[in-house]
Amino acid sequence: MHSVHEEYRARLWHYRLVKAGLGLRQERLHRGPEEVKVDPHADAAVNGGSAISAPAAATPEQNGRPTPRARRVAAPSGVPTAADLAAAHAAVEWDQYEERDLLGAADSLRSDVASLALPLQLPDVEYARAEREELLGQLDDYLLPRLRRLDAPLLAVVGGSTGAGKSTLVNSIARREVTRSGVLRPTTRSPVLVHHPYDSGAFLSQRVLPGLTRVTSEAPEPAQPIDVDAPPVTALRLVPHDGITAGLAIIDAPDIDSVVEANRDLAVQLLSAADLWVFVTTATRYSDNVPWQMLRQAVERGVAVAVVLDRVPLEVMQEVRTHLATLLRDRGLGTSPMFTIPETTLEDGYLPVGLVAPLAGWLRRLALDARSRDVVVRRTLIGVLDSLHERVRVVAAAADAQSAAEAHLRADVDNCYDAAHEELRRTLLGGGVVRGEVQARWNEFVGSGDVFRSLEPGSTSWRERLRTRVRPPRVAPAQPLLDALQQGLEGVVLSRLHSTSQGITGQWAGRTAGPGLLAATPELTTVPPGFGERLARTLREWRATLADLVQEQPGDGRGGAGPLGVDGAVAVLGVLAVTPPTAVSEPGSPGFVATGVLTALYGADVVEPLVGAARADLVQRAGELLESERERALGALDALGIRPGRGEMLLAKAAIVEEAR
Ligand SMILES: Nc1nc2c(ncn2[C@@H]2O[C@H](COP(=O)(O)OP(=O)(O)O)[C@@H](O)[C@H]2O)c(=O)[nH]1
Ligand SMILES: [Mg+2]
Repeated sequence: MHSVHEEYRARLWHYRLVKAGLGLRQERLHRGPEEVKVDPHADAAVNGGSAISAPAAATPEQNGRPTPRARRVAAPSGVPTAADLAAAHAAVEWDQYEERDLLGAADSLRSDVASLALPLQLPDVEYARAEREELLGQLDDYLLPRLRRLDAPLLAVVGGSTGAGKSTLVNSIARREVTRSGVLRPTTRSPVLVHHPYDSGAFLSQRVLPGLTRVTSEAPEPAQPIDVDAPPVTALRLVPHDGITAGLAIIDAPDIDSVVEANRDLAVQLLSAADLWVFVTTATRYSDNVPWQMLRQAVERGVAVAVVLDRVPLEVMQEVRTHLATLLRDRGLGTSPMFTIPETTLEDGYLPVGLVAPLAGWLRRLALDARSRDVVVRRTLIGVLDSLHERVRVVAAAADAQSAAEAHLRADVDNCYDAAHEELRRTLLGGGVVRGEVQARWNEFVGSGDVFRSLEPGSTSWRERLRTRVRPPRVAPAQPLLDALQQGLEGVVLSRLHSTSQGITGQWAGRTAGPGLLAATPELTTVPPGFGERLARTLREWRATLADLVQEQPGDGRGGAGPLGVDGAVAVLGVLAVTPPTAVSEPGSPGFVATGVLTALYGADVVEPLVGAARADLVQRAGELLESERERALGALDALGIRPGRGEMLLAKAAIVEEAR
């Protein structure tokens, strides 16, 4: 079997080879892995033989892994893919981290995970987003704070069902009412963290549980009535108390089955910050579902767990103990120490000293004995690191799926716009514009006035006649024709843009992530406000270019426009520019007449380049408009923040965290 660990190491090699191939640092290729040793016997001493829990998957030996640290994994063969190269490229930025440093690696992994975009609605994306949140939670709530201060006090979180006796237990360990117990639910509002005064500094800072503000008051909060809609708790009450051994802090967490959702969430958050979970349950509640769900999470995360079976009537003690031990073993918690506290009457609200002594003593030894404490911390640390694997893999796969899906969406946009350019050129220059309104205005333009009559067969050279006339010929105003031409061209460009948008919509509708993206960003595939204005301006600019062209022609002192005037000459040139060369030979057709007029004005040699320049300018300007729309659509995809190679990058960083471990 190819273990996850080996897979990661192989990936790390691959990543490094790619990196080396790009001329990046090579030295690490030959560096020997570091050894982090956990003394497997240390925990046995902690509780007279009862070991602290470690899930099966968290212990390398149990997985049949052949001492992975001592082995070199051969680099997989194959040429680096584009994703490899992207990851290696991103690795330049990563290079600034000191990779040997686990904290640096974890920190960098964290910022990558936090900045990862998973916006496309792909199958399983919800799951990946949830995994990403869990991953961030693991990093923020436990891994990073613990790595920042490996020597910080051990944090034991007391959790369990409502009324199990958690608060009473915490008070009994402290031998002081540090937290309020009672039947009025929920009585534990701001969670209480009891610690030795020496350790205040470790908890006053926001190192652990950065989302909770610190409240320091020694008196317990007054009991509060149930409010199911209570706002989330935002404070952590710190209670310094010298009845607690230095090096150990205990949190009395809200009930994991609280009727108040915010309290349940807080309980989960507190548990995720713990080095040690102290699970309190009772003879009547121990088979409840909720605690076992929590315990399953503990197993998944590899956190150290101790179980307290509280309030057990003596007559069922043996039976319940045995049953609970079986349940624990079946669920991978067979090595968790179990403490039993028989049902008793409380003395002043406290459990009798003798009954809490085994648990209190065990916790005290953990705090005092650096080696035992280290075992707990490292167990949980390594368990959390191990469970990062799967989450990073899920998130990385989702990142790759996002960038693959985005590449398809992007290609759809590109393909549609590529085709649109060709189509636009065809419809602009294909003669379709010189119909309807434009044709009617053209007829008016050439029909009135005497300029065009001279072009009829049998008449003397028009050019000649124009030259010899004293008075300029009558010319109908060109503006109506220019307006019609402008409108016709606007219509062509707009309808091309519409059908391109429709084309993209159609393509995207067939993509998994397409409909979601279309629904979320309808503006992406509709003509944007202001486009009509830009289009009109563009065509006016084209006309201005035509005006420059005709005026540059050698003429008779009135510019090159001749007797038609600039507007008239521009109108004739414009009409000819949008008439296909195949349609100029039919006598009387606009193309035929326009060719004749321009030939008469400028000479046969000039007409073709002049018309060519007018066409090229029109196609270019309209093309730029289309291009700006392509950019808009691609820009919207860019804005999703999906970058290629992120998955590979995450895996590579996770591999480095894994190795630094
Ligand atoms: N007789 C008896 N009552 C207990 C014991 N432990 C807790 N209680 C009572 O049970 C109720 C709930 O206990 P509490 O510690 O608030 O439970 P929590 O909800 O888990 O924090 C309180 O009224 C306690 O006084 C015990 O061992 N014996
Ligand atoms: Mg309580």
